[in-house]
Amino acid sequence: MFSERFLTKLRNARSIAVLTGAGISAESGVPTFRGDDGIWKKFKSEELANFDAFIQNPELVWEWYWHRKQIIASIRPNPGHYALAEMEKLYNCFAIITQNIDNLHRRAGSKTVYELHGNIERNYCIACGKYFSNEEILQSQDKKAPRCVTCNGLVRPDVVWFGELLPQDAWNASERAAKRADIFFSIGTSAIVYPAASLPEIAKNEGAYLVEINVEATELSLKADEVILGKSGEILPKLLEAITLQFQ
Ligand code: BJW
Ligand code: ZN
Repeated sequence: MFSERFLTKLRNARSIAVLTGAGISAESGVPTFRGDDGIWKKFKSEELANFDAFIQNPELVWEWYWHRKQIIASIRPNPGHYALAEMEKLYNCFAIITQNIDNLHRRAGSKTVYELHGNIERNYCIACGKYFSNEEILQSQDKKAPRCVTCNGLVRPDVVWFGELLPQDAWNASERAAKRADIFFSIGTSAIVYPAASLPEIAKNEGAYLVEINVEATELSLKADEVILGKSGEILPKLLEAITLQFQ
């Protein structure tokens, strides 16, 4: 299933970076954004995941996030997340760069996780910046957008919408991880949303071996050194097994 060249790279690698997207959480029951099982049949994510949409119709945007918060609170990491958490223990330098907001990498035990698009478990007031946990805003789950207890400003989820800057620290750390990676994995992402989508290319330009794991080919596939087609929840445990054998 894995080429000899890839296995040798895995044995000799000092630094590994992994970019993940919605596909890695699909087997946990989190819907992806694009494609047939796209998250929200009525709207494209581009139409809801932006500040203007939130200001124009906060109730609609909140309906989408309540729905997703409920899904995410009720599901668990899958074998793909757990395999990555185990891989981290085998390498000195191992970073997960995730576009996901579902916290499943941390829940699976991964330690070095850079969240590029925020985290659905946090929320903040757009007027005064005060942070709220999901529990704190749960009482307002009555079709109305939650309001800040201090200043009555609108509260939003702490995620990155289109047109917004990514968290600077997470971005800088991700760029560094991509540049120093001997192997760079792109897993379960359509790799079309920038600047996250530039990381595989940044890594490759700096000499990384680029590996894509996805159920279907993407725009990145032509640039990848290795394309492994299949479900990440099935492939990553096999990869972990192959790496463990390499180290014996
Ligand atoms: C499996 C599987 C299984 C399924 N196993 N695989 C024109 C050109 C270039 C760039 C731009 C442009 N116009 C605008 C931009 C910039 C824009 C952008 O990139 N747009 C593109 C759509 C063109 N980017 C931004 O705006 C970013 N900010 C920025 O650039 O700041 C600078 C700036 C400032 C001011 C003005 C302008 C620029 C911010 C992007 C924020 C993205 N936010 C979202 C929502 C987050 C919050 C939330 O979750 O609600 O992030 S959108 C959504 O897409 C989410 C995801 O993280 C992101 C990526 O999606 P992902 O993860 O790849 O999911 P899918 O569904 O696309 O793919 C799933 C994949 O899994 C598929 O390939 C399946 O095959 C696969 N799969 N099951 C393995 N079991
Ligand atoms: Zn406030």
